[in-house]
Amino acid sequence: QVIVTRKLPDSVETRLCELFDTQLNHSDSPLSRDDLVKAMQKAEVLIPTVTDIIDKSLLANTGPQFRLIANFGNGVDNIDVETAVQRGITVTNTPNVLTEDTADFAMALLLAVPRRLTEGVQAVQNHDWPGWSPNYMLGQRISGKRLGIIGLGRIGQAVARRARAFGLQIHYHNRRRATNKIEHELEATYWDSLDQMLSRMDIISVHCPYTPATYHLLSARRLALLQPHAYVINTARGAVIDEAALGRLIRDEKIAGAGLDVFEKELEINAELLNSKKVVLAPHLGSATMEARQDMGERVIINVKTFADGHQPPDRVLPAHL
Ligand code: 8YV
Repeated sequence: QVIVTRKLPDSVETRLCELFDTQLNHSDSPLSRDDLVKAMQKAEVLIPTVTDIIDKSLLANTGPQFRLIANFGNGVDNIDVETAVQRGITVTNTPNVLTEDTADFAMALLLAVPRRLTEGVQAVQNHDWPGWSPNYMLGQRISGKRLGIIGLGRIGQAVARRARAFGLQIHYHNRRRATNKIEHELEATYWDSLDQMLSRMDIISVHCPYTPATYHLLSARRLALLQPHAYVINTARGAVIDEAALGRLIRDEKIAGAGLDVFEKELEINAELLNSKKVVLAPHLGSATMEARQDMGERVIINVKTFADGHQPPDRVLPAHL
């Protein structure tokens, strides 16, 4: 028995119902915690999304039949993977299929912020545009600038490929250095020291997973290393950045601006960021294309089906240290 926590694309739901005894969520709001507890007590498989927090206490209360969490999403920070695996529960995600779309969205922010796109749109819409003038709403040139990518995984590399086409120079920091082949293909410069990279970049784009080790990776201290003309783009997870510090530094003109698709507490956006003209805010749209959502659903189906057939699902996720 499979329980789906959110409304998924129709064709995905139809296929899930054909293959399994599936309980869908027809409303588009998340299941309550009580409903999640009930689901994990009676089902064998749960298909959650980023809005379902599957923590220790939920995992301590699962029924003996509960075997698989097939996350509809790439990031698994909503799930305590370590506890799940210790309890013999398999966890899967949906990698690859949202890489290109998320990278496109990071580029959209990366272009919109230095060129003041949303500020310009608002001026036109609010009839605040005084008309063309040589000095009106000047932004910063993008080509030739240094882009520092934090996390050169699949999405980070896809951003690097796009950014190169816009004439940006690629720099990166990663737990492990990329292979020579990748560095060569992207003409990417590796920085072992994140602090040193931050102090030298014009734009920073965050693409690492959110884990206890990356909580506030961009802390107040590290953000203060950025140059006053630098921008921060985040399409990964909000809590990788100390949002309050980012808001303060932008207000105090110590950082030029930011493009944020993700937030520390989604729906409770830091007021300083919310009210700043130098910040472009988006409602977690990185993978929000019809195609990606369809493909994510298909990955989920492949993972559940493979597991149900008694095999290792292709997108199994292990705790970070394994
Ligand atoms: C998804 C995401 O929208 O896959 C991820 O990690 O952040 C998003 O692209 C969301 O997680 C779906 O659950």
